Amino acid sequence: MEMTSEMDKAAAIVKAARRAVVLGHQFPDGDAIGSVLGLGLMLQDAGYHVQASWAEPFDMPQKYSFLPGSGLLRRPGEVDFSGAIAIALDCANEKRLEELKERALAVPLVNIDHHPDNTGFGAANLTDPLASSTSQIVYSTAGPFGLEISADVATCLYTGLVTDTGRFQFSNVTADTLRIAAGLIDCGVDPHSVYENVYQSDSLNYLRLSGEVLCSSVYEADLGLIYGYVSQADLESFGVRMNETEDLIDNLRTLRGHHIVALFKEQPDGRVRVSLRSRSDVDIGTLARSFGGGGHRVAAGYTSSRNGFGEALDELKDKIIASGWGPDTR
Ligand SMILES: [Mn+2]
Repeated sequence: MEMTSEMDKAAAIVKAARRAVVLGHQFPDGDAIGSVLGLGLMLQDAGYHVQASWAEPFDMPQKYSFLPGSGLLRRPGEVDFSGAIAIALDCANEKRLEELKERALAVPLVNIDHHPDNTGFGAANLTDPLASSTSQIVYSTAGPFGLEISADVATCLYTGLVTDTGRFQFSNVTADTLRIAAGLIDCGVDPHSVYENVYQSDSLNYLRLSGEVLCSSVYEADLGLIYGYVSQADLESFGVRMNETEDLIDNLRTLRGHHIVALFKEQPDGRVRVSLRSRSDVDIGTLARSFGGGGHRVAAGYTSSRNGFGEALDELKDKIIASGWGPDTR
């Protein structure tokens, strides 16, 4: 409905351009990387000059390094916006572009995203909170934008679908999601190869770190809260990079009877990044926004204003208690 005229606007911006900069959010996940590279390759196949980027630290997580399109990637400081349009992908707001924000907002910007709190910061906004992933929305732009989905493009978009849906098992999965996945497989995706690359590529060091996090995890039954902690010292002693820990929280989600999972990650500057997951009865997107963060109803995060794991934990538990939510009050 709303989306249709926005699609017309977005298509007009894209069709009038010959140069495009496709941008993901800082610390990109599989959906951000998949949608950036997928759309970037579609545009390149149609003859556009394409650059792809996201904010520093400009790392490609090892498990996504198999994706085609890495030749489009530029460090944020090296991106040239002159004569180009910008397309922001999987970014709920312009702040997620960090140091790329000013330059991106100075050119025609198309905003493609599925976060429920997207601020509509683009000249055209293809935002759909019911879409499983940004990659799913990108799939639907191919026709209106006049672009083709090659096997390489499909592999990128399929990876975004798989990772943002927990391998097609989260509550955001609909029949449409599976129909689009089937369409991507028809375009030439090898699902087993994506699985091997994304889910069978952990280092032994990472496995040992996840064992440590599981062993030291705590469950507070009265809050239905299970939590774990990763410090900079843990990363150093196990030889693991922070960008390898994106899925670490999933190990805690298998606990019977839990309602909220929190994983506290100490950042290099000492601040604590808090990743949250919940069962569908608890809206942790709202919880994360109350701390200045953001996300979806069942997957969200924020950076604590408190120093240290203990203080960040207390702050979170206070907020959960104040919200009146508890397994007993269901
Ligand atoms: Mn996403």
